[in-house]
Amino acid sequence: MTLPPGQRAVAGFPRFGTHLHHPPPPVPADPVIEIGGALTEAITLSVSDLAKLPRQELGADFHCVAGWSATDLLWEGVAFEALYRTQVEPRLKPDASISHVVFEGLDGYRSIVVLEDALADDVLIADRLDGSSLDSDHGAPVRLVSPGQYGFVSTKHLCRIELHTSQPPDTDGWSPIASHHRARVWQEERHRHLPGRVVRPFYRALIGPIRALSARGSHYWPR
Ligand SMILES: Nc1nc2c(c(=O)[nH]1)N[C@H]1C(S)=C(S)[C@@H](COP(=O)(O)O)O[C@H]1N2
Ligand SMILES: [Mo]
Repeated sequence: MTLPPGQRAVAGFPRFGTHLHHPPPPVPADPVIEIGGALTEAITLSVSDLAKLPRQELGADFHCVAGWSATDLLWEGVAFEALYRTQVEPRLKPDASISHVVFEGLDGYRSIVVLEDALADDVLIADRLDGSSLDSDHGAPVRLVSPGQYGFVSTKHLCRIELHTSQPPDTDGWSPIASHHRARVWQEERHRHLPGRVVRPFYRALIGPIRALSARGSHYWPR
């Protein structure tokens, strides 16, 4: 098994993220994905209608920028490209040339993705993982999955997609460890301003504490 540079396999698939100890957001009774931005009219797509678009399975490893990889996951859902071509493109403003897509979760988390990367053939809006409905630890009701990019791209609890004609401002642009705009795992694009391998030890030290905190916030943690 070959992993991208600087990654190590972990057993299982930990809950992980900037949510730390916060429990996953509750799943709304009738969840929807809002699509906004350079459109003639905003789109509201219910998650149940999304699930009726042509479905796809995707076997892939999942790579967190902190250096752990979960291997051999089986995702099911709808290709982002299919959603984009069938739902978004027909409603784009005539003169709009989309360059970036923002994916937002019910917990307020946002990832900014270059359109070309979002349209790659392994990018899915997933509602199932390893034969079961997605659980809340891993992003219920639906999440983005982009296995060729670091995990921070793959917004869990997806509720909003925004289409942009230029690079949207991000909160960490000033930071020396601002995340990379492309985030491609095989190129080790961890950061914008630093070579990927330089930050490996720093991240490795964070994996344990973040895993422990995230598990405490887990839906399954007894409380
Ligand atoms: N909504 C939301 N999505 C998120 C995060 C988050 O904190 N909130 N963390 C990201 C990070 S850094 C990683 S590595 C993956 C972790 O996914 P997992 O919890 O299913 O392992 O989710 C990503 N998507
Ligand atoms: Mo991550």
